[in-house]
Amino acid sequence: MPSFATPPVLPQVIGFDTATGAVTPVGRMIACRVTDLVGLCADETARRYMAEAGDPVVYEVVSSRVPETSGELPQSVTTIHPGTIGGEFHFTRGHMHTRARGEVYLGLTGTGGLLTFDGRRAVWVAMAPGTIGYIPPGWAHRSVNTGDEPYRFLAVYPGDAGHDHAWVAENGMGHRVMRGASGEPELAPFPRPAAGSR
Ligand code: PAN
Ligand code: ZN
Repeated sequence: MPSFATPPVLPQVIGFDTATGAVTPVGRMIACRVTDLVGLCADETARRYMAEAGDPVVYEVVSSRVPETSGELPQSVTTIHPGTIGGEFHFTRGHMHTRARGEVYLGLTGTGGLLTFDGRRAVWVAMAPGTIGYIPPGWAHRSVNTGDEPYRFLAVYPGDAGHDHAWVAENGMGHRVMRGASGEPELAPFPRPAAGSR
């Protein structure tokens, strides 16, 4: 028998409601509001204005109860609500895994994508329902909703991956995804001029 750092969980069914994104039984739940994106948006003035005018939820993450320990494969479902902040499509904070660990995403509803960045190169991975997005080790990743509906995806990652959000706050993501004049996503290099940013 392999040895485990913590008692392993039993084989189990994890309920998932495709209509609502609910996971049963549910573990950690996170709601990220405009307030929580301070220092991360292209337009800090627009972000602050939205934070003061209702501070809407930008995205939610629900996880199963599979523990984040070595050897396990925890999962979470992220729902990014549609919208923009200063012309920038709603996005997740983004993070680098603290260990060299990859991750698999499966698109469930809506359209969006994965902005990935290794510190030098930025790669955009377009996502739609049924798309499997792969993030190799050493690539920071941020998800973006580029459509008019909630963009939802399943993420499966090694339990010892670790999540370093400060890396993205310091290094950025190479590019940003802005809403073009026709509503289409446009990748803009980072940093871009941002009134009142930082
Ligand atoms: C995802 C992300 C989730 C939220 O489960 O953690 O989409 O993004 P942030 O953590 O950047 O706020 C994942 O990549 N896990 O490893
Ligand atoms: Zn990750």
